[in-house]
Amino acid sequence: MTALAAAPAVGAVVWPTNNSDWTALTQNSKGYVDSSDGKDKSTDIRGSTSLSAGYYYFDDDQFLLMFRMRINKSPFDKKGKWEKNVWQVLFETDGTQSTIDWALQLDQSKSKTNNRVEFGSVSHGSNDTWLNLGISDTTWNSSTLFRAVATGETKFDQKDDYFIDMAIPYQVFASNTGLAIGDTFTVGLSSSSQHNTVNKDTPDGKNPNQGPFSDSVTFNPAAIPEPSSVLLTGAGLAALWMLRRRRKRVRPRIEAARSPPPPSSTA
Ligand SMILES: [Ca+2]
Ligand SMILES: [Ca+2]
Ligand SMILES: [Ca+2]
Repeated sequence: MTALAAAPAVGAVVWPTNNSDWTALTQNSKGYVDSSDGKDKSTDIRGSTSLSAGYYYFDDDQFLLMFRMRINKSPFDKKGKWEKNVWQVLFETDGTQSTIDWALQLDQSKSKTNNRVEFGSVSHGSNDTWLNLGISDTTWNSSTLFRAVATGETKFDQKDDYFIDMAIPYQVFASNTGLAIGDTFTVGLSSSSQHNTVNKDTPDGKNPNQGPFSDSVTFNPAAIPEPSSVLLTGAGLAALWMLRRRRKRVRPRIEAARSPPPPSSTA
């Protein structure tokens, strides 16, 4: 298998510069709503119809899918260490709306596998409220593709809110879920004290399997606008040529993801 040239070097992830660079997750075409949930504010996901609780971004330079959630408080304690929690992006990818299928999460639970972002499948127990996130030592994970930053824009409950940002290489996401460019899926946001389940905030306090999930999400590099014609002089022209050249190289790799290998072991 050809190595993905655009895969980021360890520690070199570049996040979008501005909040406005991200695309809001929506519900009925408005912001993803999540109301207040109890006292543990660093796991309290918050968002309204105008200030979404969640966002996504497809970086086709680094070939990363990025997700962001808004939480009510800094996830760091007074010593600057991560609180022992897990922040989760849930995916409904197979079209059966009643079951979530995959989870991307930042695990700071101080379990054996903490301080990393991880991606695994979701299995369902005998009742629909029980979830087993298929996270194990062999799960895909990264010790660099996450961060927390102050939102700089909202203060629910009078104190600064934070964004938890996570990223996953597109190739990992596509090969596991079987989703290709242009396919659609939906997203739920949750949090937990343990990395194998959901036990803190659920999608607006509901059963995590029952959503509410976002409106359909899709990633399409071709939809990214070309540079403005204002740039089409000198260095601008060279940059545009390089960009187009790179996209021509990248596209076949995207297409290659349409024939995914069997899911990696996540048992
Ligand atoms: Ca909440
Ligand atoms: Ca707050
Ligand atoms: Ca499903």
